[in-house]
Amino acid sequence: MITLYSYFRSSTAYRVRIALHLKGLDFKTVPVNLLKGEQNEDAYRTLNPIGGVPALTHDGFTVAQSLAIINYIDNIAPEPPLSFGSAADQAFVRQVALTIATDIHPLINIKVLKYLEADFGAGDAEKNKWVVHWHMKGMAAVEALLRNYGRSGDFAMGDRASVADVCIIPQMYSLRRFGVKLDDYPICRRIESHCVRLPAFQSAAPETQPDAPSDLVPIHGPHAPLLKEKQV
Ligand SMILES: N[C@@H](CCC(=O)N[C@@H](CS)C(=O)NCC(=O)O)C(=O)O
Repeated sequence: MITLYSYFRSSTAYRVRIALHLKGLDFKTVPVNLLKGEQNEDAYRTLNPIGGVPALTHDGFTVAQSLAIINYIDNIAPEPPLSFGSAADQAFVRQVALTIATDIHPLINIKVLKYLEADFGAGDAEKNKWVVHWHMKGMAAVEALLRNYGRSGDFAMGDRASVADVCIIPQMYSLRRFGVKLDDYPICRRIESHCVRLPAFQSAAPETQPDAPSDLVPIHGPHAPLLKEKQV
């Protein structure tokens, strides 16, 4: 039995949801409301001392950190593998995943934005500028990595989903959410437009989660009424 502690809008939980659906694994979702601070409550911290989502339990074992969870999922359900090909190919997809997971996401996390507000007086405009800045820097690097390696097709690595796509798609969702201009990331956009049409990615999308508001508008994917691409 697999249980995923998740929040519909969390990009890190979105990664794990994609991985679980790509593997066709059955799992139960337990929502953790990040806006209400449930990630910091004692009961949740006992389960996951890091705080935040995702965390996953399986047969009495609990693991947090999305990339560790995805690696665990890849081990308990090896097909289809989320890392494949030559040593270089495998290093490449991990490099892309880590650029997103360690160079972008930590800078735009809720606790960082709250700290900027509480201790440095940042208002909404400043926080949005901060988020857009780190998104643009990080995604420029991701796009350059994809371009330089030259093996991207419908996915970051050829024609199969890998851990790189599992990280790129939720981050593209985040870019759209914060109104980041997407023109500079054509390869990421091509990968996104392919992946968001696949059932595994759709089942993992924020708007299809049990804790999502019923009127949540999809902002990428075939059901998005319009693609949010504000200029910043
Ligand atoms: N490095 C962790 C980050 C987990 C994380 O912090 N997730 C965010 C949601 S995307 C969160 O729960 N934030 C809560 C907070 O900042 O208080 C991972 O990849 O799982």
